[in-house]
Amino acid sequence: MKLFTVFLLILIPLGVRADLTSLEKKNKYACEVKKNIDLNPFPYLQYEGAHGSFVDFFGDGKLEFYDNGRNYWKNKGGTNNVIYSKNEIDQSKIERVKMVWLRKVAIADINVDGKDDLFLLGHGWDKPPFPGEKSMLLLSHKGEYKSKDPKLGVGFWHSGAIGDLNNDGLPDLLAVKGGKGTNVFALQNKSGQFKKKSLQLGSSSIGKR
Ligand SMILES: [Ca+2]
Ligand SMILES: [Ca+2]
Repeated sequence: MKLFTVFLLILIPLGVRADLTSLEKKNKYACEVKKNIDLNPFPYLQYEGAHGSFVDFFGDGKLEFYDNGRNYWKNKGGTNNVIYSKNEIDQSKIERVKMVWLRKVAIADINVDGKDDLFLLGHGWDKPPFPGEKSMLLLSHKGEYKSKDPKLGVGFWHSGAIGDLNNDGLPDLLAVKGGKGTNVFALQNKSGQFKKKSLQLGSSSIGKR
C-alpha cells in the first residue's frame, strides 16, 4: 500500500507537467528563444533603451520578438520594425512603422480575428521641448500586418494596455503618460474605429498628494 502511494505521488506531478496551459507553452517557447544567443534581444534592450515584446505574428503558434525606436538619441526621425524570428516569416508582409522611442508594446487580438495585434506606445525625444509621438497599431489583415492610427493624438506615452473596458467583446485601448497628466482611453466600435476619452489617473511622484 505504501509503495502504491509513493508511485502515485511520483506520477501526479509528471501528469501536471505534461498538461501545459497555452500561456505556459508560450512562456516556455519565449525562454527557448531567449536562450538562443543569435536571437537574444535583451542585451540590445539594455543598452539602447527600447522596450519590445514577444508576439505571435501570423498566428502559427511560434513567437517572434518585436522591437522599434532603437538608439533614439541618434535615429533622426525614428527606426522601422525590428523583428527577431526563430522560424522563417515573411517580414515584407508587416508594414513598416516608424518610432523614435518605443516605450511599450501591448499585445492582444485587437481586431478579433484570432491573430495577435500590436499597440505601440512611444514618447519620442526625451529632451525639451519633449515633442511626444503618436501611438500606433499594427493589425493582422488578410495574412499581412497593416498599421493604423488609433487617433489618440501625439503624447509623451510611457505605457498602456488593451482590455475590454465596456464589456462589449471588443478590445479597447488605454494610453498612459509619465507623471501627472491626462491619460487616454479609447473604446473600439464595431467598425474598428476608436473613440477617445480622457482620464485622470493617479498622480506624479513629485506632485502634491
Ligand atoms: Ca488580430
Ligand atoms: Ca470594448
